[in-house]
Amino acid sequence: MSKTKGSRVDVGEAKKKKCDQKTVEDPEDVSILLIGKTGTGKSSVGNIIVNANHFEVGKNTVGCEKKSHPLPDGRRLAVIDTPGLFHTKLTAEEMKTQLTRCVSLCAPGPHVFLIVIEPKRFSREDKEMVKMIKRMFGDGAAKYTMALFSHGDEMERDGVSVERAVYFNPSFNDFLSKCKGGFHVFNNNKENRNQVNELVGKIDNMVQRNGGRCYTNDMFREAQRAISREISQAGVNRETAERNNSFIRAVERAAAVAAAAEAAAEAAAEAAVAATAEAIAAAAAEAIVEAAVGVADVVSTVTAVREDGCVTQ
Ligand SMILES: Nc1nc2c(ncn2[C@@H]2O[C@H](COP(=O)(O)OP(=O)(O)OP(=O)(O)O)[C@@H](O)[C@H]2O)c(=O)[nH]1
Ligand SMILES: [Mg+2]
Repeated sequence: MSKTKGSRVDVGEAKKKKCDQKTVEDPEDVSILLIGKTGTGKSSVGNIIVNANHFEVGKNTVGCEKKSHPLPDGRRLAVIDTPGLFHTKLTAEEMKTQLTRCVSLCAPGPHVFLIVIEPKRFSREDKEMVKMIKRMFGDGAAKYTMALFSHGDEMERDGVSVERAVYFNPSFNDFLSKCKGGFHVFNNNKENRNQVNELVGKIDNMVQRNGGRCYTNDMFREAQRAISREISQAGVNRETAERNNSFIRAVERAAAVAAAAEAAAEAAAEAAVAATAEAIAAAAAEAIVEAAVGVADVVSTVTAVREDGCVTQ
């Protein structure tokens, strides 16, 4: 249906219609990927956003998890919680697996990479977070980053504002200048829904500035294709398809092949070392035999000389 020139579009009505027409294949209208250093409050922030105690708090999160929540304007908001970066108990291999799952849960891409920071514990690692996001998800991801300061209650109690912290800490300032979506402060008070609505407003503005779409790249698009295939071929719903699809399986297979190759290379290196050691041992044994023969010769010569009675020492 073509639009008549000059016709008015009721945005609220259009959104509602779009939501009513949603199918299990549709990704969420707004998706938030929580990311940050271990223990900064990601899971707590996730719970505030979805208004439920869904994500486990105070325990090191080890897997990626998603929870959706309706917004007052009828759209759906999805929050993806992730394991903390740095100081985590996960191995590099486990981290890779979780990253793949995270991409699948966000497909076709997140609307924001929400970097959760605990202001009092701001460190060099937090400062590097935008760089890490670019390395993991591609350079374009930087335009979709926003800082979320947890522990707003403590900041309020101590009379510290983000502006003041920025003024006194140049590296804090430097970090914030890299978060193209700006920042938001959360007070750890679940009753205050305004702070969530304000956050969504800031995300909407950032997405509009970026062309009105979520962040995506080949990796997220491939995950989205795999999810759609899973839904149409296996007949499962989107939630199930996001957790098990050909994209995840392919990355896991590749990781297993890489791990096997690494183990084989290690075994080959060990064998080479063992062979070298064996060769050295054989050469040493030969030298010892030669030396022993030499010593025996000397001993017999000395004995012969003694018997002749010509020994002076
Ligand atoms: N006072 C206060 N405490 C908070 C706030 N947010 C989180 N906490 C506390 O900080 C601790 C860590 O919170 P989590 O939400 O588990 O942190 P996380 O980033 O998910 O931790 P990992 O999963 O290990 O990376 C918990 O004891 C929380 O209760 C906040 O806004 N204010
Ligand atoms: Mg957590």
